[in-house]
Amino acid sequence: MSLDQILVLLGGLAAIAWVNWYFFLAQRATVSARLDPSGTQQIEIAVAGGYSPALVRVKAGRPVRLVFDRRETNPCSEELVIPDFGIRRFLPPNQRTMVEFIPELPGSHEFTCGMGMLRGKVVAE
Ligand SMILES: [Cu+2]
Repeated sequence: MSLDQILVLLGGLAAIAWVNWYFFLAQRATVSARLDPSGTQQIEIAVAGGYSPALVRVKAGRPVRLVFDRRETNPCSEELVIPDFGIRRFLPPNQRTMVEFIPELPGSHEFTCGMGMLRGKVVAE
């Protein structure tokens, strides 16, 4: 193997490591929703190149309100999909959009952009 080939190989490995870190480890900070007086669990999620927080803990059997604060115009994030609750919603740029559902049972529910590139998860327990 020539030096060039080794450098290309190392560069490729570094890129793979970064992609894995970016998609699986970064933005994985878990945040628990807080209860408002009506008993709804509300949490705000910033949308800018990803979801932050991307992992939200809620209590099963109580209404959940996710407030998506989209801070970009990148078309990748313009659509929000939560398949488990049949939700598909347009998120206008630089606005907040509320989405509500009730996770009746403990379990984990993914939310993604329309293309499935940006990912987050609501864990009901
Ligand atoms: Cu996308």
